[in-house]
Amino acid sequence: MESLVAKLFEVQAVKFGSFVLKSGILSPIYFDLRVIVSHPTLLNQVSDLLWKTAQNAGIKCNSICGVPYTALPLATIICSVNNISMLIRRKEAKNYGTNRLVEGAINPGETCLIIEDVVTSGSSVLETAEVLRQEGLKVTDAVVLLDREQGGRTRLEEEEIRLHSVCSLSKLLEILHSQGKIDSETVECVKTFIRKNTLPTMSKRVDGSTKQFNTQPDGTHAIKLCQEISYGARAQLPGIHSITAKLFKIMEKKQTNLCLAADVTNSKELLQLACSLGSEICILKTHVDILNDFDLDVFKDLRTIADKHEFLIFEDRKFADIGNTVKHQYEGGVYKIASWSDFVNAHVVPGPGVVKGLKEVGLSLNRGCLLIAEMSSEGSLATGDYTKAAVELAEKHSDFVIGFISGSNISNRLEFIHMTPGVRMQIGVDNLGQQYLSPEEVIHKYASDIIIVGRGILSAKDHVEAAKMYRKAGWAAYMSRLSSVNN
Ligand code: 5BU
Repeated sequence: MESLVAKLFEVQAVKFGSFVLKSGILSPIYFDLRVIVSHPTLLNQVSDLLWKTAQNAGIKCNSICGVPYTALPLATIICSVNNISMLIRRKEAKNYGTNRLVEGAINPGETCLIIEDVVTSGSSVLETAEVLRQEGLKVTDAVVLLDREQGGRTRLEEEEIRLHSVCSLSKLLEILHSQGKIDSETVECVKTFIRKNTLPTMSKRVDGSTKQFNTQPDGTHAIKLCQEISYGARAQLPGIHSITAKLFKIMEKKQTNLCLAADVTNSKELLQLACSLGSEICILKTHVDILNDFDLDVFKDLRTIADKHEFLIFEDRKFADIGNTVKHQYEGGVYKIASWSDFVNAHVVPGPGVVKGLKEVGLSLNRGCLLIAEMSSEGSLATGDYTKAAVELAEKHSDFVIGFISGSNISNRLEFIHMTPGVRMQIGVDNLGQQYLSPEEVIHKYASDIIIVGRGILSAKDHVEAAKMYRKAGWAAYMSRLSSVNN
């Protein structure tokens, strides 16, 4: 083991420094096992150790499949040396001929062992296992050179796959430290990083969908290392609220995650904005009570424009009273908010009653509600346990609550949407405590879903140009987040 670890370090299959991972976060350690194909002795040594680990675990298999691509040569050597049948998993089916996803002789009912280089979340092993299982093969074990100890073992166990590793990350650190190749500070830095970035455990819900629990021990935001999926894919999640599904579909179709905060005081201006910016946005956010000339007919017109340009209407009413009062505020009064807005938002300070009250009106109309888990204003008290309580409340009422107003991704349940206000290209603070982040920070760094932009667009000379610019920036940040996770 010592010589293997020393060799891996020497050929730079393991590096220390500052590296951007697939998830977009900075890591103090990086593995690139692809380089070992250029070192035949090492390649043979790794293959040999993988096979010995399988034998020591008493694994019996009829065939072996390496997770593409790094583990392919490893599986090839193991199969060739030990005279075992090999299967190759295609990453994509050929678009001609047989359309096979697995090459080689498949005998349904037989057991196939998976070989992999490094396991972090376990998602690559799971993907391969799924394909093999679809072909009727049994997959019970996976052997891996290195377990990064970031939750992959538990995740695989949940799918009934035992993980056997030649070496763990802690063991690797210990060896390199004892060999004097890294100092104690580096060891501690990597350990802290791993502790903070261990995947939340996943468990199957009764409906078969997957739920991630945010289990960060130190309260840092959970980083979705393997679960990042597109807005379009999220629209298909089982049990998703119809408003959220509609919104995700609109976002994917129009390629926009921009919500316009249409903070104008005149109805004509509101309708003009809706018409001219409708094609750039997925949501138009209103404050009905700032209009000087409110008229319900204006909102009928707004509804027509929204349907024509395909955006949703969000009344930023911030309900915050007892259930019985918010029910009336939502349904009645002069504004009749429930009749024209797709969704509203509520503070969680009153407790569950506020959601229950709104739900009595909104559920039958097929409306949704966001909970204000955090606020963008300086000195906001919506932090820590208050934010956590908002997430718990949302989970209990997911038939009506569609997500959160928050500065970042706070729940990790992919059916919840995260919307973030306080977005502007020129970041900073306004003279009344509004704090601004850039679209890139909100969407990529903090993994929120939607940017809410008001004055960034409304105070620009050309509203359309400004909206196009925010739309482009928000979408580019989403694309880069997606590709950094999926690559
Ligand atoms: P701005 O012009 O981009 O700063 O407008 C932000 C909008 O979002 C404005 O309508 C606020 O009422 C709204 N908002 C917010 O800024 N911060 C919050 O925490 C919440 C709403 Br909730």
